[in-house]
Amino acid sequence: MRLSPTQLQPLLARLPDWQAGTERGGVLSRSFVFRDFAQAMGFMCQIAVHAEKHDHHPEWSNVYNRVDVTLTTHDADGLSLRDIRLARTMDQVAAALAL
Ligand code: H2B
Repeated sequence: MRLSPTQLQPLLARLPDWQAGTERGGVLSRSFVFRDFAQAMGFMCQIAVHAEKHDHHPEWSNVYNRVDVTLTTHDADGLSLRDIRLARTMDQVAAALAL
């Protein structure tokens, strides 16, 4: 279910490293910069397993040590709680890799 601006506000406040955009009804974006390519791949592999388990997948690209991520929920035409949860998981996994 798509989150309203009122619902989003407190949730986004807890995701300070993410940028909200208005395209496609609402997106969340963040760039992660890792030590090197191996660490970026470690991050992507961990998130890929999580994403598959939850049937909610990031749009992302990688260049060497950088991973650019965009989250949105196509079914909801915007941002849903699933995007918020995935953003939090990404923050936690990146932090655990001592980003
Ligand atoms: N991931 C994301 N980010 N948004 C979706 O709406 C979505 C998804 N839908 N992963 C899922 C898969 C859907 O296409 C399948 C059929 O369950």
